[in-house]
Amino acid sequence: MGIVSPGFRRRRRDDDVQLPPGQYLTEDFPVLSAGPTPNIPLDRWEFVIASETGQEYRWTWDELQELPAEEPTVDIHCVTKWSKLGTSWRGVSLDLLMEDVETTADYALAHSYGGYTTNLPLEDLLDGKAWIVYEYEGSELAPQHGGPARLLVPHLYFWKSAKWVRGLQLQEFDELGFWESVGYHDYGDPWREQRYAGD
Ligand SMILES: Nc1nc2c(c(=O)[nH]1)N[C@H]1C(S)=C(S)[C@@H](COP(=O)(O)O)O[C@H]1N2
Ligand SMILES: [Mo]
Repeated sequence: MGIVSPGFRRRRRDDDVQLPPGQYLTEDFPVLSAGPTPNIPLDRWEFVIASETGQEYRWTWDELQELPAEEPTVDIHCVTKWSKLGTSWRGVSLDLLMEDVETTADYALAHSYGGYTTNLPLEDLLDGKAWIVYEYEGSELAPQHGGPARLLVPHLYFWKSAKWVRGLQLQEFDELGFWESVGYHDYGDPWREQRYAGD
């Protein structure tokens, strides 16, 4: 007893970690985009939260950079079944951006440069669960991964993390986004394997 060969100790990471059902681990970072990568000059970039009453709250690129940043390290889960563990990002929490927003809305529809949309309950964007991120692993966010800035909502399937995010429309009703309107799940909890409508 007590003699354990190094080879025996070296367990594969897949066996050690808890992954959502049906997911496998990947070390690389696949790119999944439904359309071309938009080019957004930073001097014209803005992020807009529009409330259900039509009131708008705007941030330029420089204003976003001046806000206190957080550095979340999170696991991400794509509906095409890859999961990537311990990804680190830098950006501004939605809690901070929503601080002065007056709303009684229950839902948000995220809009991206290029036209992509995805819908979420507003509460899934609050309480430390979502960020507008502009750095990945210590470098500026690459265009193919959503740079200049993307939404990061790691507790839901990664299609909810809108790349090239441009704003949020807050509303009292749930309006389906791009993938949700062609059969993907309205909510998309990877731990409940909510891939498609009806799951
Ligand atoms: N604007 C935009 N955001 C998007 C997408 C897209 O096509 N357009 N694809 C989504 C999907 S399906 C996934 S899995 C992730 C992929 O992000 P990645 O390309 O950085 O891996 O972005 C999500 N956000
Ligand atoms: Mo995806």
